[in-house]
Amino acid sequence: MRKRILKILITGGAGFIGSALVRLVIAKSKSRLLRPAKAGLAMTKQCEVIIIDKLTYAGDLKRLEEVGGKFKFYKTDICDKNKIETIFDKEKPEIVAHFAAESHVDRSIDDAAPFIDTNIKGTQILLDASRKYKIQKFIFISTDEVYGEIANGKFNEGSPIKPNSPYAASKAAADLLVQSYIRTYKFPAIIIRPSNNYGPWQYPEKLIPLAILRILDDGKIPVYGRGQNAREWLYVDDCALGIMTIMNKGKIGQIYNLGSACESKNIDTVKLLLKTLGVSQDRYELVKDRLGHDIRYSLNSRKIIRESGWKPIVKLAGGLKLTVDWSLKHQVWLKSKLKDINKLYKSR
Ligand code: NAD
Ligand code: TDX
Repeated sequence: MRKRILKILITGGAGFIGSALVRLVIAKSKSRLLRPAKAGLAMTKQCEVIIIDKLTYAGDLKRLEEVGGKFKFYKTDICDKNKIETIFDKEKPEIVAHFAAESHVDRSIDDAAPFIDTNIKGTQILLDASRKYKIQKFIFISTDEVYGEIANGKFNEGSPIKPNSPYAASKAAADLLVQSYIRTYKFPAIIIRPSNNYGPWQYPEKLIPLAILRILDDGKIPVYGRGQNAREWLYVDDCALGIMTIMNKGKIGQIYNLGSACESKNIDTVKLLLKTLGVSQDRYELVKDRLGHDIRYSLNSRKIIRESGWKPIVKLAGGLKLTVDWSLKHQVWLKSKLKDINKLYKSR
């Protein structure tokens, strides 16, 4: 068997979920978990990881220190067509995993502009470069938010798209653009729609790390509205493994939901977190609700489980414990974001 190296280009690899995938791919790169898309190509024993990341406020190379020196890094904006084409021309990746995005709903409510640029235009530029350089697989990381909210029941992959926030609308536009390339050009893409992620290295603008940071900073956790909104919480390492499994076994042209079935109302999530932190149950405050706040997300993830064998392992209580333990060891990193977070809250 011919030994060859599989080249994987990961956009947003210095972000929260992208970096979890980078660490996983590098850890597994000597195993046979990943293989090229086309039948007939030799099985690979090694992967080369190439990262493109603009290093916005959300990107941080500290997330990749434990795998330092094991990937190539380009500090590049995915909206820069010329630079993106130069990288594709030089690196000739076989797989593209596209995570790069503006990812925070509240910021999209304050200003939609960067969401339109990065999430829509940036995705189009990557799709065109991927077509031009004939990549084998394009994995698009979409989101459960493209479906909008659901009061009862679960979304499956055929449910209509009805996004509500500017963030969700920009991701839905990109998701539909990928679908249009699949149909129009027979473009070899797979779309993955994960539910809410949490875990180590998440930027503390999102509910769980923000709550931990507030407690570490002797404050209270801001709970929007009456805390009745529900989310499906997926531990980030389970998500990264799901994405890697789809990269290997997913069918070209398909959409896969990626959820945990660990649903919890925000007020219950916050109370469980306070218990895990070992602090008083009253360390939260009800604050003004988010505009257009989606009441509930819930995914039917049977398709990925049936087709790939992947299953989430970490339940919410265990995942919060892992996240709290990690946060206590990485307080310096979390607190280094405090100034930015306080600015974000003051601007409202
Ligand atoms: P994140 O905000 O932590 O990371 C995004 C990364 O993209 C950062 O490293 C940032 O520097 C980079 N980036 C932003 N704009 C860029 C640009 N123009 N060019 C190049 N790089 C750019 O996001 P995340 O939470 O890791 O989410 C990753 C992906 O998963 C996103 O596409 C998001 O929509 C999707 N998603 C996230 C969640 C979640 O709960 N976090 C759930 C479902 C789907
Ligand atoms: O301070 C807060 N208080 C609060 O009550 C924050 C930041 C959030 N919330 C609520 C809003 C949501 O109901 O907690 C819930 C989770 O909020 P976020 O962590 O901001 O996530 P969400 O808005 O659900 O979106 C996330 O999931 C889907 C990610 O940010 C997206 O990138 C992903 O696509």
